[in-house]
Amino acid sequence: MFLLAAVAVLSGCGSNAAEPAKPAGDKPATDAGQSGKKLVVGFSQIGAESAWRTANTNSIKAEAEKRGIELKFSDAQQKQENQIKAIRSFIDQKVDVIAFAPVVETGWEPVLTEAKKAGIPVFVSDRRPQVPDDLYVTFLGADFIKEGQMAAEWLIKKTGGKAVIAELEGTTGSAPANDRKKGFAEAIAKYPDMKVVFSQTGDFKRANGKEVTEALLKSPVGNTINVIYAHNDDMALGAIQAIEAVGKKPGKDILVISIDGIKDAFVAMTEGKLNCTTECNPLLGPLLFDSIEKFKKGEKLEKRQIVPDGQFDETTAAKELPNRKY
Ligand code: GYE
Repeated sequence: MFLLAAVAVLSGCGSNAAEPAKPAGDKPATDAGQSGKKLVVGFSQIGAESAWRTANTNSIKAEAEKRGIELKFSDAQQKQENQIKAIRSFIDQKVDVIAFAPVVETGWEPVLTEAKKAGIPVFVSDRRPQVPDDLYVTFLGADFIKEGQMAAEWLIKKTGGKAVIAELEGTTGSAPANDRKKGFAEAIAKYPDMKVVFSQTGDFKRANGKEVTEALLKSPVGNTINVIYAHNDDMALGAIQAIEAVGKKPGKDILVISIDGIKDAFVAMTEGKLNCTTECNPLLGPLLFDSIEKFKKGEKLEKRQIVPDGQFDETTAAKELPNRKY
């Protein structure tokens, strides 16, 4: 034990020549692990439903690797029951920390209570679960209500407060679907000539966004709409394909606005097919592992760490496109 600590201290002083040989089988010391032991984090991810999610997964995996943290990663394929199983298995494996992005808001109390009883701290990333505060250390992610408001405010300005809107919702019961709907609805409520006449889930997926829009455009209400508000870029990109398939011009005949800020959305904006995206940053790996490491050192964390949003539209997309990281 003493030797391990000495290695950690000496290797941190910057003098390579004086560095003693490490004992056989020694694992690299990390700031996060106590007494030089590698920190083990179990992460239950929602799935791979969107480009946002893929960027989020890559950020978490890359950051764990960079810090020498052992990551046990589990993909739930958008099923809550799979996430609950993964969290139970992390508890059985006695990981040091559990982190997860809850697919829906409700139904987490029993399994998080089990984690608490086992003495394993829980970190929540991206989406909020409806549980008492004492069941997790901190929640880091964006303010989805504000994102819905920002999308609405852009549209109000663009249309002068007059629009017939179809809404493509995210995964039913998820925090971003609930909040992006709420924020948008509240912001347009003051405008009697702005109406959402159609609202259906596309599960945050491109293929579903396309399918739902195809069906919509064949229905009588489909002829009345002049705006599509999608809860994420992937569904908006699917909707754009469906609009083009009926010979209409996305971005002109039907305005299309969405949330996330993925690279493909910027490409669509430069082509004039998507009008606006409100950015939701998926690169949460650094903040997540900073938080875990701070907690391990005994530092106090805010219960709610808000990741700020941005907004881009047809007028700013081309300049920003080369800077996009996801
Ligand atoms: O907007 C969507 C993804 O929870 C913020 O999930 C995230 C959302 C994101 O599938 O693309």
